[in-house]
Amino acid sequence: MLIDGKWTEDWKPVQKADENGRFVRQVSSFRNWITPDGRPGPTGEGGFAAEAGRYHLYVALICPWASRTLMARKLKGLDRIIPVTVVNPVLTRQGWRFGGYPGTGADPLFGVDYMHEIYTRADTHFTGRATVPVLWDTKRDRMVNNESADILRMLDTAFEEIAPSDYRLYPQDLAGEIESLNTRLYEMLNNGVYKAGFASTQGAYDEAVSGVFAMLDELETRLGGAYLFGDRLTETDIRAFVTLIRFDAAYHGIFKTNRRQIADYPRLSAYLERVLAVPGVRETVDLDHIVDGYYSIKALNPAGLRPAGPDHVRALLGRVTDRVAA
Ligand SMILES: N[C@@H](CCC(=O)N[C@@H](CS)C(=O)NCC(=O)O)C(=O)O
Repeated sequence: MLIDGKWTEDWKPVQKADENGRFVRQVSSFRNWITPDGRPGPTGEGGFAAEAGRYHLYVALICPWASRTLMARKLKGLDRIIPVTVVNPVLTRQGWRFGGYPGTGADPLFGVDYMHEIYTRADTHFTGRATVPVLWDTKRDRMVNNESADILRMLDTAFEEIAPSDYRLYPQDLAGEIESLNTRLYEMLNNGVYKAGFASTQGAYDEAVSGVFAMLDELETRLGGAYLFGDRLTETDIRAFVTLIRFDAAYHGIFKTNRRQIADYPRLSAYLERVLAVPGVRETVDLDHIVDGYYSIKALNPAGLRPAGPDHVRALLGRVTDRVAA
């Protein structure tokens, strides 16, 4: 991580643990918002008005949080307005690196090698982990925001005049219900899988795994309609999808969340396929990035062996690719 703007130690997957061995995720620190006219958003400062081509998004395709923002960008039709750079899925001793893997590229803005160099450009004294996603303002040379939950929400409204969209990912009439399901989904499932994977005590692992499967069971029961809130796709579907699509391929194995797979849940499986087939979503999923990325975490897979499967996830992705192309 960076301490006072200097890369000081080799990258380690466990960010922080509490006294009971529970994994603790770092709180994001750049919290400004792009708004239609540059007025300040709910947090941070103003001065970040919506403009085509002004902002740049850095993501990792292995990363569920970054993939949330990629999905929103696609669904909201912002791919021509907000260019994106994908980092190498294999974390190095200096964290995320640019280039050197299919589907990734050099840093187009500064030509740097590592993501942490973008952070020190934003704040020469930055202390913390250099995480993705990052939304960068090329006009003011500033980091706008590095919290996917915020980015997801600003992409829903900020560019409405430049690029009108049929999707409303955070409709006001569902705001309360979305917030409350988001919170539980995050604790139990999105971050729950990481808490299981990086637990350093049996108790912390047991607690995390029971939360993961309680939430999967709940979602299976809840899913009567097409999406989590009926026939409208919302940001909560994006938040659920990014974890579900990684579950059988990565979390079930490397994070030991292996009581069941998504393939064992009929409604969740159908839901996963339905969301994957929504135009734009399939392009945000790259199984090689996901598998190579998670299985490169040396602390969990010291020999770096690459798993052969799971065949059913590859088949699912192939099926949906064919359907989207047809
Ligand atoms: N709160 C952040 C979390 C982002 C995050 O933890 N990203 C991970 C990848 S999945 C990361 O960049 N980790 C690098 C590191 O911890 O050094 C968000 O949701 O945007």
